[in-house]
Amino acid sequence: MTDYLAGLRAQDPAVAELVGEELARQRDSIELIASENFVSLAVMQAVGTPLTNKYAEGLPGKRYYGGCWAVDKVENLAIDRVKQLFGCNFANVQPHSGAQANYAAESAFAKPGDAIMGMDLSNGGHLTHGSPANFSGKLFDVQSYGLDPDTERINYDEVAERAQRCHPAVIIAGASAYPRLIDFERFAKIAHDSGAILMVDMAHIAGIVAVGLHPSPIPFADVVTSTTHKTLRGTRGGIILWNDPAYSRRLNSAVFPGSQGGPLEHVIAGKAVAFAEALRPEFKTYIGQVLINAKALGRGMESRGIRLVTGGTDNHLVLADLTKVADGQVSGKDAEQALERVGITVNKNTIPGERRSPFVTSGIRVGSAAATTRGFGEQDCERIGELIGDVVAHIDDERVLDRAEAEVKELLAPHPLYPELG
Ligand code: DSN
Repeated sequence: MTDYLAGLRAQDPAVAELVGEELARQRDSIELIASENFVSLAVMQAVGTPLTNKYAEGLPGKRYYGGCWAVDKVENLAIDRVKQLFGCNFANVQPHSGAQANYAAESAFAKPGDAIMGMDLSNGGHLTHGSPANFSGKLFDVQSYGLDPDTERINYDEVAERAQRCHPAVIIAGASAYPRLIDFERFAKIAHDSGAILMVDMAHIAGIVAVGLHPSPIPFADVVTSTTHKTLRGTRGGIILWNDPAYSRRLNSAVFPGSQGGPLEHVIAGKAVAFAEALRPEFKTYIGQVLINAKALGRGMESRGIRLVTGGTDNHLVLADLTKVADGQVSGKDAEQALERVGITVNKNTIPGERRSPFVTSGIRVGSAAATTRGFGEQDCERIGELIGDVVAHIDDERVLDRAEAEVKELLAPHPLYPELG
């Protein structure tokens, strides 16, 4: 069997040891963090290549460095593949992350002091959609929208009314913890009726959009950003997609030189490999199973009395409201810790109408993308949902936790992770 880390182990045993610890952690737990996934060995190999040595500021064919002919081909391949995957006219594959992509897209269309409108962080939006702790909240006049308190879904009429009142330069659609479909066509009408640009951050749902199991924002949005490592199952990174050639110059220059220097061509190679994987028919089958598994996780939790925000899910994640568990005594933080103790990894998450701080929270966010990659099916996921319910209701009962831990090991056993890595 390949010893993937042999060279590293020989030269730097300290780092190799830590990589081994993280690999063991990933192997020995059920990964349910909704924004994570497991890349293929090919993606991992592409990222660990000599492309890491190359400076290539600029764009393919227009670089500020010599010797870029090979990385030009790599970057063009990634661009061509991602355009094919999402059916758009233009792509920039250089953003180092989703946050970088969002900075570039927002700063391309809004000046400091302009109003922007995104979903509020505590309702499921993202830091970069206007949080005061982030560049977006510091640079722009933030006019966030929330969720309807009754349905816990986006209230499009309210977003439209707010947009007419605030005249934002950019409206951002997309979320980090929203379990329902988003109507991008409606968002585009709201944005364009109020003179705003529509930016869609589809990071969480990119894999689902890629296979047509979530409506695509591409025909409606002025600009679409995404990460490449969530449901899309690529290496960590960001992308920006658009259709109108009139936006090319400002979007490309907002990435470089606006906010980044040299692109990470080794990471772009990893993105190219992942885009090709997502173009294969098997990827659609995988995403179909992700959706089935998310519903099954939700069913399992509901069967133990946990309320799901919005009552369920249309995508890869469920948001569990713990306020009725153990008389409201269990916070998201408590649940995250108890679940980690038994080998289930989730993250605490605010829920609509949250009363606790973001470091404590009253909910957990549970996603199916990584577990599905690992090979878990619908029945497994329903059982995992039940186990989550049992653990969060008995976080101080060591017997319950021990039983859950043993069952997690049994559930993991038939699904080895990266067996090729020895
Ligand atoms: N996108 C965030 C998440 O959903 O975990 C991280 O920035």
